[in-house]
Amino acid sequence: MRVTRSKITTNFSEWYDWVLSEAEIVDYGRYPVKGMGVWMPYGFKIREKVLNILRTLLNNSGHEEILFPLLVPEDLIRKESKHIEGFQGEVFWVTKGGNDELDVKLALRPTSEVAITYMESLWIKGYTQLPRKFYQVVSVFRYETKATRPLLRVREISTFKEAHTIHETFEDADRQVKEAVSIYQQFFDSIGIPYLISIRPEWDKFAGAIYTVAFDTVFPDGKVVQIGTVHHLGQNFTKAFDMKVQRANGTLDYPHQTSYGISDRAIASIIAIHGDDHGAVLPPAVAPISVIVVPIPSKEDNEKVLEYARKVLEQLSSSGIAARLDAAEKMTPGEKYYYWELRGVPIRIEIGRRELLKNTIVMKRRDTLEATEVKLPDLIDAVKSLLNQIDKDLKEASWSRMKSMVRIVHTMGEVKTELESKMGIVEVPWCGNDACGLKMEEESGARVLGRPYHDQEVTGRCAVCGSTAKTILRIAKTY
Ligand code: P5A
Ligand code: ZN
Repeated sequence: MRVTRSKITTNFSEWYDWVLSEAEIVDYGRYPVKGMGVWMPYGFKIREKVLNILRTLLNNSGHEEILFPLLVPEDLIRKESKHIEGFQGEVFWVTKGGNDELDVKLALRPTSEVAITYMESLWIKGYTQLPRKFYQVVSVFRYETKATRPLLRVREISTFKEAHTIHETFEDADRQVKEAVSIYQQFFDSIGIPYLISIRPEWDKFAGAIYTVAFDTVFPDGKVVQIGTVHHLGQNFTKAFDMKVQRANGTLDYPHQTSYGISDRAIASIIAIHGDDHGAVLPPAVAPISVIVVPIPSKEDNEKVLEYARKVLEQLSSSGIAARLDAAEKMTPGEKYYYWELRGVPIRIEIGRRELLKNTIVMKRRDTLEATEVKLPDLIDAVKSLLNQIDKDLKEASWSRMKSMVRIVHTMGEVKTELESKMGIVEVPWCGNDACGLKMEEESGARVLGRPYHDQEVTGRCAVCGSTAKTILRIAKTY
């Protein structure tokens, strides 16, 4: 049984701010620039763990890490017309250096397509140098005009994991999109975040893309969050930079590109989706501390209890388990439970005089708060298998919660009532015409997420025009 989630579901916004600040993950709102905040030490460690998972996936699939400058000159950022049209209103500009007006304004990168394509056009001359797959982990800046929310909608995305690839043919880039989707699936699976993968409609693709594939998840308040995107950029940017390379058949042509990215929202999702009324619940894969050992003071045998707790810690640590002993004297065990539960530590071990005398420990899992008594010789096996179990159970629970929020409906009336009553995502039969899709968006007062990336069987008729449905369209209220 999970700990109750009533605070999250009824007042998600308040709960979310409370966990982020009380568990010392990030400090937003108090930093005097809107939409920007501080990663606190505990949050920074979570961030690092999450980053390492993605880095490993990217490194193991032939991606090379690079680091570009933060500033992009105005003429570069204006090169691709659709791109700048999309980002126009979101760019922060540097216009002065000291007391001097700059000749060329410099943009704080809102993303890096143009900067990277520009350099690629100097580096790459022929197909023998293709493909190249780059990525960087950087801050990007977007002057968001909607209400900002910590990690979710920020003006400095301070953990932007952006990949940029370049290929000889359209088909190669298409295959890269598939690889990227699979990498992101593995990434979200490893942190237990459920997702739906959709091809965004024409009117909502990335500025400068041929098509966009997006990962969406449902938050506890029923609203949908886009947690990652993969774009096929075709030749749009290479044409803008007049970047031709030699093909295998001897002709010159513009290479094809893709780009894909995941932001601070990955961590927002971990907190929001696994959390409960006691605070964060971290999947073992990203928990900075796997096990917190809390000694329970005893009048008769306090020193012995502490010694026993230290021995338990020593055994855990030497088996490679990230464990910590909370021996602070100024806090009661109850206060310590509150503190570590809030921070989402997967397992708590309680040790008192009773355990000392029986040569056992009490092991409590954070997600359900269930307790098990374990004999000391079984400690390591028990902890390892419980960590695995928690990992599995968190993932299963979050997927089943999300699935219960996705329903198929058949009419626009149902779209509206379903979204109003229960939020989440509705799927509705669609003929595939943009005009009908736009009408659905308009009539529902919600956002079209697009059609399924993986084919999904469809029956029935388009909810707008009544002709035979070719696919379904997903609609949701979004962040
Ligand atoms: C892909 C990487 C890009 O920028 N260029 C490089 C491409 N795509 S994107 O869709 O615009 O952004 C990638 C993901 O970043 C998240 N995101 C944000 N997160 C927090 N605050 C923001 N203001 C913000 N804007 C975008 C989304 O998850 C998006 O999918
Ligand atoms: Zn239609």
